Amino acid sequence: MKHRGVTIWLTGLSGAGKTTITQALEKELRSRGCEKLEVLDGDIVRQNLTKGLGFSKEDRDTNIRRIGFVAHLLTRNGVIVLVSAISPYREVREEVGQKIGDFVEVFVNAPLSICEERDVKGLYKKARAGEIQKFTGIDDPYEPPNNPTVECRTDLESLDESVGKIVTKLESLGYI
Ligand code: GGZ
Repeated sequence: MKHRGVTIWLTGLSGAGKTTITQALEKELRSRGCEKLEVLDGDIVRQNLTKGLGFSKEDRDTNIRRIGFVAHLLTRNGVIVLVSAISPYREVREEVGQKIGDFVEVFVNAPLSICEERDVKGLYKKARAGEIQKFTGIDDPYEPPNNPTVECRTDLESLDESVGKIVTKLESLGYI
């Protein structure tokens, strides 16, 4: 299937469902014949490309700018890039989006209370206990997008619905 390069940027709290949606979306797009596809997941990127960075505002912004830089290179070479990162600061998300141009912002939204209840990795518990500092949503900010291209309410809709919304938007924008 012919498609255009685009970065699909999933932002949201830890545990909101970014990775789950990314994996399902990747599968769906591949099944539709999108061949040039790459995933940049914050958690993985932090083990190599941005290794050594912490969670201060400065380090998070550096993390996002580096991810954005790579996403831009790939996007302009016709790749569909799926980025999954908390990316808590609005300004740097917008900066990166403007640079990339072909940029779809997906707000993966679930209330903090639900993310905390899910606590897949036990990080919220640690953050509440003070064992982790600067944890997004607990003692560090999250600035939601003002005008996301797509919003997925993962506490209210199914995974299929969330993926479907994104795919429909990519179709209507002419990327796939
Ligand atoms: C937020 C943290 C923190 C702190 C470790 N705050 O849900 P996860 O576990 O698997 O993914 C989170 C990941 C955050 O990396 P990002 O690159 O997405 O963050 S950012 O965009 O803000 O640069 C979480 C884990 O690392 N983690 N400490 N203090 N998340």
